[in-house]
Amino acid sequence: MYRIGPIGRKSNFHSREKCLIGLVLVTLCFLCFGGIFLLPDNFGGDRVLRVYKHFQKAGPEIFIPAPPLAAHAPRNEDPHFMGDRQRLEQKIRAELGDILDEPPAAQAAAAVAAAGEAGAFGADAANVQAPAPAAALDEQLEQERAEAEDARHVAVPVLAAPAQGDSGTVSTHNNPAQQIIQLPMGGGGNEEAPDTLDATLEERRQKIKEMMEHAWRNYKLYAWGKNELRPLSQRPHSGSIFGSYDLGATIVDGLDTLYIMGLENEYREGRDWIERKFTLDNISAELSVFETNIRFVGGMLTLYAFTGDPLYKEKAQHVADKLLPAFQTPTGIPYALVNTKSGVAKNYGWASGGSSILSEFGTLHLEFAYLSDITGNPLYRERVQTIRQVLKEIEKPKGLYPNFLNPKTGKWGQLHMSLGALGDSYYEYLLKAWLQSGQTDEEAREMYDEAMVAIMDKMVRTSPNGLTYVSDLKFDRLEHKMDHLACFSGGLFALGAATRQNEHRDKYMEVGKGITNTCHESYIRAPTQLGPEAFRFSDAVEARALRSQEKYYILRPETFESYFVLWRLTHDQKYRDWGWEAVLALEKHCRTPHGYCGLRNVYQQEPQKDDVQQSFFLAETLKYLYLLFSDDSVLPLDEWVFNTEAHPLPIKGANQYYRQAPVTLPVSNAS
Ligand code: DMJ
Repeated sequence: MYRIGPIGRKSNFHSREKCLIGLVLVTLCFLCFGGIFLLPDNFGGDRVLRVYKHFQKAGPEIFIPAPPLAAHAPRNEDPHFMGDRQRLEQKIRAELGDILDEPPAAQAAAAVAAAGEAGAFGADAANVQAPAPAAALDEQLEQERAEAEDARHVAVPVLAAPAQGDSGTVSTHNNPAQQIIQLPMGGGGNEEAPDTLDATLEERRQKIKEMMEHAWRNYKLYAWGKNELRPLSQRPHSGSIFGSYDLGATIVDGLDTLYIMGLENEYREGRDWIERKFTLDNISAELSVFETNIRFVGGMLTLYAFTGDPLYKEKAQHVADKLLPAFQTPTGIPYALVNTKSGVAKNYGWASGGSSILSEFGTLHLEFAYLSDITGNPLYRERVQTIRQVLKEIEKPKGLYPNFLNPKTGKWGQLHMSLGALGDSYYEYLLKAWLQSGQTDEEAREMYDEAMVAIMDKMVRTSPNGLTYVSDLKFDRLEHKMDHLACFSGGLFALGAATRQNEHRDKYMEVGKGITNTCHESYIRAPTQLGPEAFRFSDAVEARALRSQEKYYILRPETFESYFVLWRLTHDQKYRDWGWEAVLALEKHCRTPHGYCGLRNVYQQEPQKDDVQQSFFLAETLKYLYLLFSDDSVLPLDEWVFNTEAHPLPIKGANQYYRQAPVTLPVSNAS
């Protein structure tokens, strides 16, 4: 007997055959099920984690074309997808315990709730409020937020075991031989100092701390372990300087700021990530030697100085070792880029016929010298001393250092000089190497003095209306333009003046104040009250950008760095006032519900945002602003010297956190 099938054809199968087909289908289903849910187990937990991460990464792109918030905010998630995700997550958690690096859902939800509060302080409320949660969820989030707040007030040891004493001394298992001193979390300032007790200052510090929490929380929610955050699209961002690998740049760069602000829970999250995840092994990334040094080596070194935690020393050395192949050139002047796996190094194609860049190879000294001292391995210092010798001996046109030097021939490239892009931090490191050495590195100080005499003579100018600025110099022609980057030099001139009694002292202090004032003018001449990337001086304009590609602001710190240094050296209230103006402008124009963005044009009333929260915003911008409102006893300038990414390094002989290794190995054994 035949039955009519669904499409009207007679079935040709007998019941035995049907049974067989049924069995085959069941077996096929079982195999598919096993393939999806069981096979990854056979490859170990790491495989499961990778599969999970691929799904996490691809999920929003493949399944949810709507804005990526859906991928992160539980309330917007498809309930079916959420159920699958939860099951998979439970499975992975059961398998791998707590090694998942994504912040737990509860934390994420609490963070979203807390983000809602953030706008209360001067920011555009419409811009900063998170969407109103449903009442029940609200209650739950509020409870979680309160618990998180309580937890913040519980003293959590910075290292695994030790308890912290008042002096910042940590005793390890009561064994004096193992005592590690730590800078107290919060920066270790004098708690009785008038600045510490001043209510307005405290309110301002708290505000800047809240900005840091906002930046960190959103990075954690949307880009954890990646390099930077895109606040508008709530996705990770990675500039080419990070070699397109997930190196947690914001974590490493921002961690010492969290420490200084006393954000202990956040600090611990970052430290844990570094311990479990940070490595340059087995990846083939083409890294910028300069950026990797100032952000990663510099960041780790500061954390080591603060805590004495050997993790950071190991990681600093690990990163520096990956950079060493770049130094294998006929002159010892390193290339700009190095591949972490192959060690192949090269320069940028655009840099004056294969040249290395002054501000890059000249901004390694502080980190490499300190790394030698704490590891006892002289190799790193040797490398930067070689660079120093080349620069000392080479003929300098008009006493100045051009921005380009060929690492093969040892000859200058184009004769362009600048205290802004391509030159800037080389000069900074001459002065600071002398300071870092406890003022014993006379060679650095002499080179700094000579360079500054030439810069004063050939590049520092005053506008018709009395604004002091540093021009660029191209061959013999002055370009009356100053980069935002060069605004750090206000602080540099002042720091040089304050630390050395010589005939230029008063003049340099005036120039430092003048440059800082000019940078402030570049800010307040823009409707946003934030300064452009570069500004010009002519008969028609002063301290204003003219070209469209000069009008952006990418959360840069240099002007605030100078406010901070000038405040510490003069105690002139105006620097704090200017810093506060900047905080309000950042809140008004750069803050978004999910982090901070740069602006495309500071001269527009409502400028478009650039969708990047730079790691240096956490490392430098917020740190300098916070310190501007802190007492002088928090990281005093006679004990700490800031690297060019604002990572404070201890001054030898003046700072108990210098942590010099007891023995220095001879070069032959060390290399
Ligand atoms: C930072 O990475 C460093 O300050 C560097 O020296 C110059 N540029 C950025 C911030 O603007």
